[in-house]
Amino acid sequence: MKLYYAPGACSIGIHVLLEEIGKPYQTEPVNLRDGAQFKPPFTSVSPKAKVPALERDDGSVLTEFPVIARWLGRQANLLPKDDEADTRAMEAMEYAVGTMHGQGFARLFRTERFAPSAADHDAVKSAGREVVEKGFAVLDKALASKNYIAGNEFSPADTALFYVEFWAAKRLNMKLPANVSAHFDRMMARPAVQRALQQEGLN
Ligand SMILES: N[C@@H](CCC(=O)N[C@@H](CS)C(=O)NCC(=O)O)C(=O)O
Repeated sequence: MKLYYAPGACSIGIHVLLEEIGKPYQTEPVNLRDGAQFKPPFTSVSPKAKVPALERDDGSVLTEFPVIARWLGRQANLLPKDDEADTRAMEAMEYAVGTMHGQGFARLFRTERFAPSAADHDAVKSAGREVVEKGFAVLDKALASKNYIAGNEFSPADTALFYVEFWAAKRLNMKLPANVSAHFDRMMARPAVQRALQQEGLN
């Protein structure tokens, strides 16, 4: 198995999950700053030009964070056994990736893609920040009285929450609401998270 990733990108969540699972895998960095995602050889791995992409042992490639996380979780028997817990964890993961990342952080980190004119950039950024803040308020409720998003045990969806928390805390210096902040601390204390951060040169 090979993970295509960029240091500190959302792919860090899948990197964490691979470390949690503990089976051998390879990593291949994609230099997003240089635009390597838009050129061969990466475009033949994923024409979507995005990381994470996971090449499986049969050579087939999976894309889309929630799908990769779920597939890995199923392989490693890490999905929540309780159907409601699993469903709610998936709901939170989809929200973190699709809404908070796709509509919020993307406006903050890739502002020019949303508005070609620099005059509009502040408005785009503030709309992005609003999505992110609302997102953390939603996650804060979802995490009430829980150690992890599915309950007491870690599950793959926690890695999606982790990367949006990491971006907010470490890249934007945002103050996270209490339950989200406790979840982030809990994730940061996991050896798998520390290993992934170290391997990406982030600690
Ligand atoms: N919907 C995708 C989003 C992936 C994504 O946006 N990846 C970013 C890194 S965090 C990327 O590769 N960006 C490169 C670009 O947009 O040029 C997923 O769920 O995996």
